[in-house]
Amino acid sequence: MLNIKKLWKNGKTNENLDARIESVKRQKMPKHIAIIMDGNGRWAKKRSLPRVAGHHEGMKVVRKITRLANHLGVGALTLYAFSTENWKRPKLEVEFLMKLPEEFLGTFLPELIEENVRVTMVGHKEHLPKHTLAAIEKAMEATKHNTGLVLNFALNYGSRAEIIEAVRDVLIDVKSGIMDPNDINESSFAQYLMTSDLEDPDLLIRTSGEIRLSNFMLWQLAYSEFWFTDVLWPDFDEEHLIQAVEVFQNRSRRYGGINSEES
Ligand code: V07
Repeated sequence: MLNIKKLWKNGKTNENLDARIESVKRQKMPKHIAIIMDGNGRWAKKRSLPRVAGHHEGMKVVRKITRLANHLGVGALTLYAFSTENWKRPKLEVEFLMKLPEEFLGTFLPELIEENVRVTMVGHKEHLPKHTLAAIEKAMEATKHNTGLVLNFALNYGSRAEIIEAVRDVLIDVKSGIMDPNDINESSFAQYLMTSDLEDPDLLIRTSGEIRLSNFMLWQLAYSEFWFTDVLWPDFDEEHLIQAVEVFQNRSRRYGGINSEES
């Protein structure tokens, strides 16, 4: 009885994960998934561990989710790893966070190269420690010709600052005559954003029960589907990503013929 109820509830209970993966692969895949990886500190607190233990566990999940996204044929995966607000955290926590890119790439870069993943970054490089930036730039260089998943880290990123800088750059180009004010439109303006090389995300995932954008990709998420979960980022696994993609595909299907607000 319980099983039938469960089956009825989501229709997928008896399918194993591999079957669900194959099923979502046959349908419309989001080209770009963005994730706000929240809840690492709370995960640690629940276990009486220091916050950094949660960040470290969260890094392992990045590996897992990157592998699956690449396998699914997702074009780009943007992960919000460090916001401009995160500098306000205790110095030791910030120092620990700034070592994670090196640790991650130290073990995972060979696999990323092997798997044809391209590493990119959005955010302000200037304020990052030299050792952090060096590791990321090495990975970007080593993977720049790869044609598979674009693994895009948002690091020291804030969306309002990004938009203001874009406005400033537009004004500089108008003043110098490179840009005609009449040519400013959504697509030309988007070229001034840090995400100019990426399509807008089709799907935004935020973990840990927070239902807000927190200054993340405000322009780029204008038409995206949002999927929120109470699961804390270190507990996020393949099944959760598949669930988010299934929800995305169901919503896309429900629009039917009238496929987007833009058409
Ligand atoms: C960070 C782990 C994931 C949960 C969120 C906060 C902590 C991977 C990276 C990373 C960044 C750039 C790069 C390769 C890996 C990372 C920070 C924090 C600052 F090229 N995880 N992770 N960077 N966390």
